Amino acid sequence: MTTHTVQFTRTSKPSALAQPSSEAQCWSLAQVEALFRLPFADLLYRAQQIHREHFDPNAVQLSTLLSIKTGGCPEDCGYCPQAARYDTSVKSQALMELNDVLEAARVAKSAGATRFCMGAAWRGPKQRDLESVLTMVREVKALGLETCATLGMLKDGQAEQLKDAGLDYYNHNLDTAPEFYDEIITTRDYQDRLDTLERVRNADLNVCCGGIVGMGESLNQRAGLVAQLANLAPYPESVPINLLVQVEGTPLADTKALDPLDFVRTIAVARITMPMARVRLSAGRQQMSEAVQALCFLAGANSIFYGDQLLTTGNPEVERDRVLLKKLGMYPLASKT
Ligand code: SAM
Ligand code: DTB
Ligand code: SF4
Repeated sequence: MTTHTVQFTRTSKPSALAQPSSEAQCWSLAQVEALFRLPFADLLYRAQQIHREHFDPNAVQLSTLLSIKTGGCPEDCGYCPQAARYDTSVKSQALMELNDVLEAARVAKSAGATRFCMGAAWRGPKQRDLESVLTMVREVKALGLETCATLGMLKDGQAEQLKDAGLDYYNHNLDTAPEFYDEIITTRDYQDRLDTLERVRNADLNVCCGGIVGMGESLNQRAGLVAQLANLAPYPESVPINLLVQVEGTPLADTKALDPLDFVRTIAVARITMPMARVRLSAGRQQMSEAVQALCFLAGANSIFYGDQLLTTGNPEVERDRVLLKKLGMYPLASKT
C-alpha cells in the first residue's frame, strides 16, 4: 500500500519580505506539493481540523467589489480584460465620482457586506488620483464598512497615506509562482509585487494577497504560488484564491479549464499553510456549481466576493448567494458597527 506522509513542521529560513529571519518560518516547495498530492479526503480532513481550530466554520466574511476606474490599463497581464492592448468588450471608464462610489458602498452594506473593495485599472496611482481615492476611503469607512483598495503598485509614502485615510486592507496579488510569472505578465516583475507588499506591510495595513489558478500552470507551480504566499512573513491576513475567468480577447481566453477538484485542493492547501488567514473563494464562482463551492467551504474558505459583479465580469447574484449560504447552514460574519 502506498503511504503519503507530509511533514507539517515549518523550518526556519529568511522570508521574501524583510523580517527578522530568526523568527521567520518557511514552507518548502516539496512540503506544499506533498499537501497537494495527499488523497483528497485526507487533505480536506486536515484542512477542516485547522480551520475549526481558528474559525467558526459556518461564518463567512462578505466583501463587495467596485471598479472605481475601469479599463485602458497599460499593463499586459494575460488574464485581464482591462488591459488596453487586448480587444475585449470592457468599456473604459474614468475614475468614478465620490457620490457614486458612496451609493454603491451603501447598497453593499445594506445587502450585508462588511468590507468594500475599490479596484482601479492602473499600473499604480498618480498622486492626484490617489488623493481622490483617499477621500473615497475616508467616506466609505465613515459608513461603517471595512475598506480595501487595489490600485496597482505603490510608491514610497503612498501606503502610509492610505493608512492615514482609514484604509484597512490593501489588495495586491502575487498571481502565480515566480517560475510561471513571465508567461503571464512582462510589464512588471515579481520583485515589484513583493516591494509593494512590503510597503503595505510597513505602513501597518492588513495585507490582502493571493493569486489566480487555472492559467495553465503545473501542480508544482500552483504549489509554488501557495508557498510564496505562506512564506511572506507574516503571511497575508486575507488570501483571495481566484479561478481564472476566461474572457474573450485576452491571451488566456482559451486556456484548458482547471479540474474543479484541483481548485478545491488549492483552497485546502492555502488553509493548512496559512491557518489564521481569511481564505477567499474569489473570482470564478459564477462558473462553479454549488457543490464545488460547498467543497471550497469544507476545505477552509471563509470569505467570498458578494455582489452581482466582480470588477468587469459577473458574480453570482446576491439572492442566489443568500440561498446557497442558507442551504449550507452558513451565515455572514456580522459587521462590527
Ligand atoms: N490594476 C491593479 C493590479 O493589477 O494590481 C488592481 C486591479 S487587478 C484587476 C486585481 C487582481 O484581479 C489581479 O491581480 C488578478 O489577480 C485579478 N484578476 C484580474 N482579472 C482576472 C481574471 N480574468 N480572472 C481571475 N482573476 C483576475
Ligand atoms: C482579487 O483577488 N480578485 C478580485 C479583486 N482581488 C480585485 C478581482 C477579480 C477580477 C475578475 C475579473 C473582472 O471582473 O474583471
Ligand atoms: Fe492592469 Fe491590474 Fe488588469 Fe494587470 S490586472 S492589466 S495591472 S488592471
